[in-house]
Amino acid sequence: MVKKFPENFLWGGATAANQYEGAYDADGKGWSVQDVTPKGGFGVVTEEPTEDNLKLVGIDFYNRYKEDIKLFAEMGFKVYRTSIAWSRIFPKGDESEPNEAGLAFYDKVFDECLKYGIEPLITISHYETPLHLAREYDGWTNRQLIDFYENYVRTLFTRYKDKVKYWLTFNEINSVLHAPFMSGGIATPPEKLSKQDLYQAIHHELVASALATKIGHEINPDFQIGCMVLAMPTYPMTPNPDDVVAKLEADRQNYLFSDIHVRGKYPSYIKKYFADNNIEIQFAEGDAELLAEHTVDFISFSYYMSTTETATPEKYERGRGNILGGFPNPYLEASEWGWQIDPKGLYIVLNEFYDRYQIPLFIVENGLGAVDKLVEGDDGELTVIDDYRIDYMNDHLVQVGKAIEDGVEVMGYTSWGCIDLVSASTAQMSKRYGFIYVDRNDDGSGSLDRYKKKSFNWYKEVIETNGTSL
Ligand code: BGP
Repeated sequence: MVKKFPENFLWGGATAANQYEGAYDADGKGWSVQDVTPKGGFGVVTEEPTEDNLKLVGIDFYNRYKEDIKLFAEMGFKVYRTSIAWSRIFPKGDESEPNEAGLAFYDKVFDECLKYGIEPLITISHYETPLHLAREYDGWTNRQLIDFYENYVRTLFTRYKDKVKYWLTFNEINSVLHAPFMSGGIATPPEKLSKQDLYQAIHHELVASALATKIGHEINPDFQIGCMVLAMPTYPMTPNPDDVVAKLEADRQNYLFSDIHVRGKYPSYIKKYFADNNIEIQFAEGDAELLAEHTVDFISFSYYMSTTETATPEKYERGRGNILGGFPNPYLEASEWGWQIDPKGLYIVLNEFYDRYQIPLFIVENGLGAVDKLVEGDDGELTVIDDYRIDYMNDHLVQVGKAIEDGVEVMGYTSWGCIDLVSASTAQMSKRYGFIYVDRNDDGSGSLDRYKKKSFNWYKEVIETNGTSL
């Protein structure tokens, strides 16, 4: 039993616009990079949106937000994380004036949350760069993206300054290293993308993130603005010091992003990497000051799995996993998709972040993707008996409690995909995370009706007891 969750702990759930809103071209919305990435994973891009792209309809949150937020409120959510679809606000991304219909939609969503006392936690850019910015500008490789993003965030902060307090600048910012189109709107194919251009794109995103932090604090000093990184603790495959060095190098690739967001400058280890790889980051006037003066209020991260690294990769078979991949760990079991299940990894990563930075942390994604089966429950209602999901989340939350006992400041926990939505890596429905089942299948069929899973009441009790039921 865990007793230690603080009174004001923000329990809730997380989603992203492109994976659940649908209405991909309604009310003036432009196309985003997601509207041309159908089933088949990160690499598949179509010329135009195609019908087999499940994200075009998503789970129709756009029309059902009231019903869904009511269900979140019934579970007792204190916070609700979602993203704003950039191309609803600026359909092409480079306009000077926003699309009022897009802004009005989020007003309604936030008002509905606030009606139940649920705080919105908003990701400003979650894998949904306007397609025009990708095709015309090559996404974040182009410095002009900073200006477009600035216009976008200024619009959001001004419009929602009294409704939204918690903001995240980029979803899983480090994923751009591995999925440049989805994460950074970079249209150049990965095999042709030079390291110079990739790291310059990262620099632009980091500057944009600092700029957002600056503008946000100017518009409302109470804003809490965080970075968001994909966290994946890495273990050495063996105690061989060479494997430990491989682990250290893998860690640094990830820490780079939080190091700059929190410490406000490029760390020494990356300068060595840049020198070795002939990378020369172009700093515009004022970049260094922006990074130094506008560091984040907190670090948020996703955590699904840990991984292992080795100095002798030829000896092992690479495993599957959340974007970053890695090698299988013989001590861990994996989900059907090969993501290694490691609750203690969450304890480790919370402690590692806190030891390194001593600023508050927010777990904004965690959960188990699984195939669910709708069955008739004892009360005659259709449900899913998802004990596997309950076990996964229970074990992870116990570890969060332990980290809190160690003194780690954890602001909250938003489980991923609190309502079933389209999976990012497979672009299909059958990999589900929710407490709420949505009747939609991989072929696009289904009524879109919602059903409470067994985990719905389990999570409700966790929140009601502030974690003591774990
Ligand atoms: C994270 C993304 C989410 C999400 C989640 C689960 O990397 O931020 O958008 O989808 O992973 O991934 P998947 O849907 O591939 O199982």
